Amino acid sequence: MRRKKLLVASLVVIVMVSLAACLPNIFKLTIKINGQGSVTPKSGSRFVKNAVVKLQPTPENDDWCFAYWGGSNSSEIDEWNRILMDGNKSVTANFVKSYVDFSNLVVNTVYHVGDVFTDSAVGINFESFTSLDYQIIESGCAKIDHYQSAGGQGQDLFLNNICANFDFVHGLYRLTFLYGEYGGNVNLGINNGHFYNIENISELDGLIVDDILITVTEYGNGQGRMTLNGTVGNFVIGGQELWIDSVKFDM
Ligand SMILES: [Ca+2]
Ligand SMILES: [Ca+2]
Repeated sequence: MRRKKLLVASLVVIVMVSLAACLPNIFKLTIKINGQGSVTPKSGSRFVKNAVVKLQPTPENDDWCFAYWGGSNSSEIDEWNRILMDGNKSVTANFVKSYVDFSNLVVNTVYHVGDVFTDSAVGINFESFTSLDYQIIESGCAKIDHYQSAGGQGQDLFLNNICANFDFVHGLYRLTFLYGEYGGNVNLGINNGHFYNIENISELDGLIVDDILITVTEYGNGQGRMTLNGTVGNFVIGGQELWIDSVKFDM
């Protein structure tokens, strides 16, 4: 009798172990959000072992864009935003403001060569300016202005014999900004290596550099819009009496 009980108990254990082996493992996907936007599937969703899950980040509105993945499992996300659920996974979707409008800065703040500020997760470094006869000018300055000389709203950035270097760490595929050009020459640099030193911004209209198409639309009275369509990692603009504003980008 005792032996029979033991046999039944052993069988029960064997059946339970076998069942556990047959049941698929279920793993949880945790998603944190920085900035304004959402991701599908939603955080806390569970998936069977080895499911390949496509993550879809969606910015809250046109003022935000998805920049990059973070979190402990972010390195496992492939270029199509897919992740393999071979364990519990945790990722962070980072959304950033999709424009720099200089509105968070103090009017009349002056920057010199070597100064840096950050806006919308974009680092803006000030660098030397090159004159039309290729003299390097280190003594220029930039200022946060409020006369809308670039044709935008609120504050803009005045570049006076200085260049502003916009560093887009995570890359972007479209960049557009407003400008007001009231004298002197202009420096333009793209993706660390392509440099243009020209009399007027409009000369760049139609230029293709590094597979980036530049278009310039003039609005009259020195004002206009420049758009770069293509993969832009870094962008330098400088002038002598140049104002820029509403720097909008799509990542
Ligand atoms: Ca502005
Ligand atoms: Ca000019």
